[in-house]
Amino acid sequence: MAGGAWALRCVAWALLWGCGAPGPGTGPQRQFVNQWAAEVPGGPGAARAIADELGYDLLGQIGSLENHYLFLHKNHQRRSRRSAVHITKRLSDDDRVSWAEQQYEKQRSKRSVLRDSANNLFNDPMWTQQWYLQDTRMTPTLPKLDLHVLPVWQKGITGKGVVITVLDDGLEWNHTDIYANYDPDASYDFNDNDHDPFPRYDLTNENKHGTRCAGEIAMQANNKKCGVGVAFDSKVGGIRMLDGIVTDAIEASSIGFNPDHVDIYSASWGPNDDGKTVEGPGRLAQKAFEYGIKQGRKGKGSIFVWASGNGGRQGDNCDCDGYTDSIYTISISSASQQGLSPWYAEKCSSTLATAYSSGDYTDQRITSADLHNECTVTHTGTSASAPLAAGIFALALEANPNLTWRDMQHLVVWTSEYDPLALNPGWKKNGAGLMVNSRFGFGLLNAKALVDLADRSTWRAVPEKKVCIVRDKTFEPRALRANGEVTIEIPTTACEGQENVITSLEHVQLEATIEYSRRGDLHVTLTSASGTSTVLLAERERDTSPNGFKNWDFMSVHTWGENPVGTWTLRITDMSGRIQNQGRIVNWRLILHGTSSQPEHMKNPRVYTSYNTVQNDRRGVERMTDLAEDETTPDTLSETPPVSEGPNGYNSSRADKLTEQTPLDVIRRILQNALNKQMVPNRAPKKTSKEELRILHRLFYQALERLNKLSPIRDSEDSLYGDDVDVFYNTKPYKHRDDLLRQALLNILNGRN
Ligand SMILES: *[C@@H]1O[C@H](CO)[C@@H](O)[C@H](O)[C@H]1NC(C)=O
Ligand SMILES: *[C@@H]1O[C@H](CO)[C@@H](O)[C@H](O)[C@H]1NC(C)=O
Ligand SMILES: *[C@@H]1O[C@H](CO)[C@@H](O)[C@H](O)[C@H]1NC(C)=O
Ligand SMILES: [Ca+2]
Ligand SMILES: [Ca+2]
Repeated sequence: MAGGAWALRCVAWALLWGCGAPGPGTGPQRQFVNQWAAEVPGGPGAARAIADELGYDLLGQIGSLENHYLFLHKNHQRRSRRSAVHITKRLSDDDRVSWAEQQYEKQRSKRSVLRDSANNLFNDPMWTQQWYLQDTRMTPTLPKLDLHVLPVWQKGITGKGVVITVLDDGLEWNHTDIYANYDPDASYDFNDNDHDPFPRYDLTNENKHGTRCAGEIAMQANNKKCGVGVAFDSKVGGIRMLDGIVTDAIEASSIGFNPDHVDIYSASWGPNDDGKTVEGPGRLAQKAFEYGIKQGRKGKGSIFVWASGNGGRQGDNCDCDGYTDSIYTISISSASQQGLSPWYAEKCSSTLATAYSSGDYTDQRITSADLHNECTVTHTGTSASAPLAAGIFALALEANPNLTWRDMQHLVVWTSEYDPLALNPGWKKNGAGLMVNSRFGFGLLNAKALVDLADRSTWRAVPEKKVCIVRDKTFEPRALRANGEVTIEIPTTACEGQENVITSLEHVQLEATIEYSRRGDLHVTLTSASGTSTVLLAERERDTSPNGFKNWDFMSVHTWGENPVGTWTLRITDMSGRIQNQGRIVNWRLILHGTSSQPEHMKNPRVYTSYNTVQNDRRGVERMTDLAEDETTPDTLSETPPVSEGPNGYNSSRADKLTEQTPLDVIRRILQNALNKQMVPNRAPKKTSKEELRILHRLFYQALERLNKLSPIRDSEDSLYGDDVDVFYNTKPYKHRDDLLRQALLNILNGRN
């Protein structure tokens, strides 16, 4: 026993630091079970006959593997150290069987060795909850999750020598899980104009956000405190800039803070996600971005990581957010533990990739450091995804400090994964063979693939950036109207014969001035010469503005890697049916960014391998009883909600989840979530009085009822929910992208309109 435990631990350490212990292959002896897997080309009938004749119970088809069946031998001991060769032979010798193998605890023990070893890697109490960094599944029906960070750590790459700063509401730098990695030279307070970004404490812990984001990146490892940062040996700083009036100057100062020292800037804020704002960086912030990518990191370019926004419920579209829409930022969206696009996520063509975050009520969230030297396992939203990405980029920069800001974008494009998010709608393959989706960009970040590709001995810096502007000097403004469509054909040779010829695209911008009586009814698509059709602007029901777009840059990454030569098509439509709508497209130009020659790493096509499904498919071979057991194990996968005692109590979440998934259910869960948050303001399981519960439940049902009356999204201007969000935005303009919806829901709960 003791020896076994030691071996396990040694495997764990070996995984990280290569202590020379026996590898996993020489682990504990095999335990054979009384089950056989067999391939029976004759199908279920033949399998049944074999089972009857040879004394097996037929347990069923193995997962989705056609003609593969699992048999349980009735007269063999359940476990044994020896394989039953004679039984296997009898089975495989049968003419109807093309392959047979006795099952042993390989899959199970592999998973559990991996799990246990990963589990024991660190002594940090919340490490076991960091499901996005290791396989913590309790339920095999969940996809295998993680951002493939462990294999990078295994190589000794942990963020050493890389500096990240978090542009937010401050950083509790003396937090005992952050202090060792705190970097004062990456820190400043632009709200109070001093060198100390320490957050302002208040009763609601409003300014917890920056500390949480920084913790995700650089929580110290193995200090028995909270969890482990993605780049746990990197240096992290905080720029306090959201806790006060935000101006263009403050943004510019933050974006451009100490750019020779800071490598990566992580930002989880932007214009209001209210579904009707169109806003980009001001003149100064824009200049700060440009300075950063040109001069930052001693000319290699600052890495700006941006959260794509939480306005999904408001029908917001990140194409109307000039920060995520900037070619200089790596815009990161979220996927839930279920591998789905969460309710708060926004769609747009500028999102480059995705990291995990919170999802529905029952999904696990993100672990981090929290204010007052505490820890949290409930960090949420795209705010939580961007820092995970920033941490992964820090790993890449340790692997290769020479990467430029464009190298980093190329690496993200080329290594992000479609497979774990494949169940979502909206995937398309672009003309360069890249899978892309307006919810996820090029997919889920894969730290291992990214760092491997970035390897300094093999990576070739991408060629010099070229810009080719395509316009039509003869263009006259064209009228737009309801139910109408304006189509503009844009033939281009992509500056052929000039120094700035482009044969391999990076970003594409459509800069346009569009006048329209109701901006939110416009729909703009751009189809590339290779036939990739990209939505540059989707309808936003709440955007009734008559202001249109003035020289707005709609940005898309969806044609990355394509050759732009040929005819592009711009199409502007209004399908709202509001016949009074009218306007015109006044001018436009297509700005192609890319390279004259193809980057080295793109010379062979991108190969998509199944990222998690291979591992998942093994689940089918696991004993079927696992499934049953898992259903009854304590609900360690989700933040366990206090059991509600309401009249028609929304009991435990799981039942809800399994039954329906209507939008109302989702709202209900969000509400319930908000409610629980209010009942348990701190992690400390405080006892809630009956009285409080009753009041809250009354409010809860009132709120629910009001939400039930919510008019369909088409007319959502008068929806209570929308109004409430507006009130919140108006009193707290321009805040970071977290907790806004929750706050709005709490307001509803508190009976305020
Ligand atoms: C961090 O600093 C604050 C403010 O000075 C102080 O109240 C708190 O106790 C310190 N925390 C730790 C862990 O030292
Ligand atoms: C970075 O590039 C410079 C020249 O561009 C080279 O001398 C140096 O060895 C490179 N460093 C690494 C770590 O690849
Ligand atoms: C909640 O659970 C109790 C028992 O735990 C059960 O009697 C009741 O029907 C459940 N309510 C709902 C709405 O599922
Ligand atoms: Ca820690
Ligand atoms: Ca937004």
